[in-house]
Amino acid sequence: MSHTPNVAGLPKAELHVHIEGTLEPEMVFALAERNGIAPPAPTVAELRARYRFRDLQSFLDIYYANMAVLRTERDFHDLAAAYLARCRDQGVRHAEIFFDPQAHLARGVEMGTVVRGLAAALEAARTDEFSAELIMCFLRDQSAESAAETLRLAEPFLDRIVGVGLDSAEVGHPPSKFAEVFRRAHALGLRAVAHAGEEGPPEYVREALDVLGVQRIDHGVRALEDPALVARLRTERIPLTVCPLSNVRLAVVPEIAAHPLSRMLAEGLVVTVNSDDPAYFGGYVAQNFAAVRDGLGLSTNDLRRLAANSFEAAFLGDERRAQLL
Ligand code: ES4
Ligand code: ZN
Repeated sequence: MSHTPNVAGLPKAELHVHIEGTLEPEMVFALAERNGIAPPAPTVAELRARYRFRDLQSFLDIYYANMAVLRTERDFHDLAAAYLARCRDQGVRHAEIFFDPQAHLARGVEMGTVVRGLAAALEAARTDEFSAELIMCFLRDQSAESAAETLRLAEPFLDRIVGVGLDSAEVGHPPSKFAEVFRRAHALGLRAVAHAGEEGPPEYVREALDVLGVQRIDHGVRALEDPALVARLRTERIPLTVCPLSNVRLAVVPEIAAHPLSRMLAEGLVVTVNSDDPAYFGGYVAQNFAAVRDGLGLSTNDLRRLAANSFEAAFLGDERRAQLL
């Protein structure tokens, strides 16, 4: 007996999910076969057994290697369609989905192949009760020039991209490295977000806000180390898209029971709960809600607050937001 609400039934928006991070091992093998490519491991079980990560980089190495099976517009469509099909069971009414074009361009897969495939799946999934958008991420461990070139390549497709983001290996790659490309993105009318304060210091969160002009921070858990920054995030109602299972699997926090989400809620921050790379980290967004409900003992009110925050933080017009709620 419990008062644990049905977290899967709680209507929510998912704002931090990498579409390449929804590539399940079974789909890696199916796409390898379809494309005549050698799979990255002898069996699905052996591939999954490698998903024990020390830190962000040890995860990224496998994440980028597995993407090699994504080659055609149909592959990108099928990847997104599989994630969107799961949104129904997860209570997700709106999803803002990251993709990493540089990881595909490097393998000779064109921007149009990626965007057309993903966008077709999103368009087909749109109803009065569900919508989804694409956020194009720059890889921060590649050069600023490469990011600028990526944005140029995306210009013909900006009707299908709501914003830009910044992801991949954080430490040593501060947001300020990408000031120019984010300026250009703003000029093109795009929204902006950035991963910051996952492994990197609170200073990177400040830079993302002040130099890149982002409207949300992805992760941001290390912002708690800086009380003045916490006060600013609260006052300005800057959303933080937190990913609890990801943080545990990448050793950003030692265990769910030690996750700072409770403190973030208590501080009055606009925090949301998200899945990040669900095929790698042990669960989609409802499993992340269940993990913090059980591991942190969150109240029904806390869970409702997290869901309400997700709609507040979403890049939705007021009319559409009211329709989805
Ligand atoms: C990511 Cl967990 C995480 N952090 C930074 N970049 C990423 N790309 C995909 N998952
Ligand atoms: Zn992420």
